[in-house]
Amino acid sequence: MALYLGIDASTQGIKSELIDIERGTTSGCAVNFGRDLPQYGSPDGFLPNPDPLVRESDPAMWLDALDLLFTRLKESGAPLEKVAGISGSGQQHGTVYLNAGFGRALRSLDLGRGLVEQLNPCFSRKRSPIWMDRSTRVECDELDARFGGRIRAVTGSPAIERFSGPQIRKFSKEQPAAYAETAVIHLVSSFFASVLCGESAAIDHGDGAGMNLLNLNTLQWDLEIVGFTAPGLAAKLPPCVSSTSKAGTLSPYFEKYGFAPNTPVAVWSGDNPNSLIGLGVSGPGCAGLSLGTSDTFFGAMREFHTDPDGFGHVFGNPAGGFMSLICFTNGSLAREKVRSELDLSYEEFDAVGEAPDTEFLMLPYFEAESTPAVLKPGAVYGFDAGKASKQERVRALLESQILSMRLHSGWLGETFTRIRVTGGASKSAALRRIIADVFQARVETISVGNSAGLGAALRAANLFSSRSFDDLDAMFCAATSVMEPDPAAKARYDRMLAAYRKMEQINR
Ligand code: XUL
Repeated sequence: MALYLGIDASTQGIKSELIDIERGTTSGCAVNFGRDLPQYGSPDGFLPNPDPLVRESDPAMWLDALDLLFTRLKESGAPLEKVAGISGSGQQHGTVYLNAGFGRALRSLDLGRGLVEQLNPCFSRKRSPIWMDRSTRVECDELDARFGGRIRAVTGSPAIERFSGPQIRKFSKEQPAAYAETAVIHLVSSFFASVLCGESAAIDHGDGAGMNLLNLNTLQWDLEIVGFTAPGLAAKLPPCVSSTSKAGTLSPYFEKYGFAPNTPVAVWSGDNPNSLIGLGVSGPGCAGLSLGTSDTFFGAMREFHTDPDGFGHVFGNPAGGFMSLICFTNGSLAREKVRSELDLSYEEFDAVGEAPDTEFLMLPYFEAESTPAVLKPGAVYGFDAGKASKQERVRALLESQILSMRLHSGWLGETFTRIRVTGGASKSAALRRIIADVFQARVETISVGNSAGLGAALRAANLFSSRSFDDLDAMFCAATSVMEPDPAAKARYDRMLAAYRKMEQINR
């Protein structure tokens, strides 16, 4: 039995995926912050805040969730003593601020007590900003004023509100004493890796690229940008290393759950780089599409280049080279809004395929949108919504969302022949049909729903066994459903794409 464990620390909970690379089996376990840890008052994984632009989480909740996940795994009878390697995935961009006592506290963890009790005194900032935070427009403007296009050219993204660099800058300005007390700043991913290893762990290139601090040409922190971002920041950042690096070995603290001494741990990465691996799309020509609260479209890049419009991002590809990521905030968020507005069940919503071939379009900005950047929420209808049937309205929404993805992935210069979909909305056959026809690509699903956790487990297996990603893909990422594009739909969608582009330009 050769087992590898992937842990996915996401916005709403922590999940694990345990894979057996001899039998090709997987098994999952989960902790949900809202349901399982209600004492943290974060039903959706973040703390309520009167400022809608501020989104923070309590890092102590993440520690409690990790202890609870391992307790559940042990109670389920999972043979954790046979785990030959661990890695993980963190929601991207979130930061954790730790004082000088962190290293010592990690090295002297007492098995008889929980993680929160022992590590809580180490947080120099009690609340961690997460990827949903948009409160750093001022800091982004300051970075833009200082560096102009250089930020995008070297870090792969323009200064973005949710990215870690602008967040760190804001903290250093607003709470200089707490910032000065901070000895090390981790990403969610490297924070968890540190706790597992009992020593401060490195950040990987996949997640490090989501900070606006990493120079993707040199794969080193860009000291000029780092120096401007916050005083003394270079000394507070962990090293940044390849995603195929070992982070360390499991801290003796976790042996109480049944793990073998010295179980190796690979560096963790961000959820999107992990999903690229978990969906089996780490090679070029095949994209991943995660249809969640927001929709993310990602794929391997043949070479490093950036989006001239500044909406897309470039991260490290854990399998080597780079990957693109384009985030559309109004994903299931918009689908749910329209579904409830029209009072439709999921089945009725999915019956959209039967709607007539009208070419209705809309800009689905129910919330402020990241791609394209739209700060003021407000959906725009290119047809008379009052006169359209419910099915026509649903079809207009879904087709517009996917046309926007095709439009804003154009900078990649890639013809995607296959798109692997994941996330709740990937269950909708109607939506998969539209994706296949708009992109004229084969749309596939795989059996494991938690692609980030699976990707982390596959990364651990790749590093600590001799298996290549190709071998592992064949075993764990085979397509379970395939939808071929209808060539007859091409002309209609080419025409609609031109109309969508025009509508977006007019409404900018
Ligand atoms: C990507 C992004 C989100 C988070 C949370 O840039 O902000 O996808 O990684 O999942």
